[in-house]
Formats: sequence, structure tokens, C-alpha cells
Amino acid sequence: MGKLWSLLFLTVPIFGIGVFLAAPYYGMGLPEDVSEHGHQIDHLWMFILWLTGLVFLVTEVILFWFLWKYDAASNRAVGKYTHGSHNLEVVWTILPAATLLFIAIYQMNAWADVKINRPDIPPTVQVTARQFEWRLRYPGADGRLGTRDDVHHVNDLHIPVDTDILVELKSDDVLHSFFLPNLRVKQDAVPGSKIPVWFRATEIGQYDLVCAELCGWGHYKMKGRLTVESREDYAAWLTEMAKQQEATE
Ligand SMILES: [Cu+2]
Repeated sequence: MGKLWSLLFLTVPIFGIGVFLAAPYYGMGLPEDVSEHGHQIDHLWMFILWLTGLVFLVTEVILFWFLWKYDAASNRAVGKYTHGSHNLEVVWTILPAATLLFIAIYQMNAWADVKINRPDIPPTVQVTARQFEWRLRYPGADGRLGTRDDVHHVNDLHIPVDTDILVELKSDDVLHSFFLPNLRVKQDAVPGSKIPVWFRATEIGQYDLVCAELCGWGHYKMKGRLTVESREDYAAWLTEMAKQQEATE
């Protein structure tokens, strides 16, 4: 009976690993990446997944082996008690520390691209998160934000393809998180701060813009849309929006 329990236990990690390996074939892997920097993020993500997956596999196999070998039914000997091993503790402290240090250094370029090396351009759009929508403000014909001809819009973010985009991110009330899964962009919107976010989309299409920070009862519906279009279509859209706005003023 004891052996049967250890086999039953073994099915859990096998099922867990199986689900992970099968997920991408059922459309449950990472969402399609349509950003210039996305492959760096995905690479780090996969690297950490494989590393932790491997550690998981090894520990589960060892755990299973001990369950199998030392089940109570076939082992009548009294257990041996120890007060720990200083050497073992040193090893299992140094190994994770070295791994974390390696990851900290290994990810530096990706971090710099996404959070430090800001493109030297004026903001493409100002995004203000509020309960529970995304307010968008584009510079009008004068190309400058914060003037009378700014174009206002809600939840429907348009950007040109293959162009550096600089978002000025704000929040009107509480913490939100500006999340473009297909662009591998996620940044908290913090009340009182203007936070720059930049990226470059490589594929024309429509994608999700969602809030990734539980921000109140309506968090679930704080959903916008990202439209990546050609530069011409984008310019035409912006002109059309400005015209509509003028007509209702
Ligand atoms: Cu939110």
C-alpha cells in the first residue's frame, strides 16, 4: 500500500510538467509577441522557467525516491535523527544566492532597454488610468501635449507600427497597471507620478490593453484596446478624431 501512495504522489509532478509542456500547443503559452524588445523578456522568462522547472523535477524525483524506498510498511527500523548539517546549509544558501546574482547580471541589458534607455522623443500619448478606464490624450496639430488642440479619447489606444512610442503614464486615483501583454509591457500607474513607458510594435493588428493591478470593484472591466496600424492610417485616424472633437466643441 505504501508503494502505491508514492506512485500516486508521482503522478502530481508528472501531470504538472506535462501541462506545461503541452500548453503552448493548445494556445495557452505566452501571447503572440509583437514588440521589438519582447524576445528579450520571453528569453528571460523561458530561462527562469526551465531553471525552476529543472530544480522542481530533480527535487520531486528525490522526494518520490525516498517515499518509495522508505515507506513505513516495509521499513520497520527506527528512524535516525540528526541535528542538521552545517555544510549542507552552506551549500543550499550559496547555490540560490549565486543563481540570483547570475540572473541579476544576466537581465541587465533587457532592463536597461525597457526602463533606462528612453528614446529621445516627445510623448506620443498621455495615458491616465482611473477607476475604471484609460483616458488618452494625444498631441494635436501642434505636436505638443497639454495644449488646447489635444485630442482626447477613452480606452481605444492607437499607435503607428515600427515607430518608437513614448507613453506618459499617470493615474487619477489609485494604483493601476498599464499592461500590453502582446508588447511585453507592464508598468504601474502611480498617483502623483508621470512615468515614461516606451516600446515599438512590429505587427499591425488589434491587441489587449488591460489593467494588471487590482484597483477596485470594477477592475475586471478596466479593459481597453490597442490598435497598431500603418503610419498613414494612424495619421488619418488622429486627424479624424480631432475633426470629430472640434465638431462637438
Ligand atoms: Cu485598474
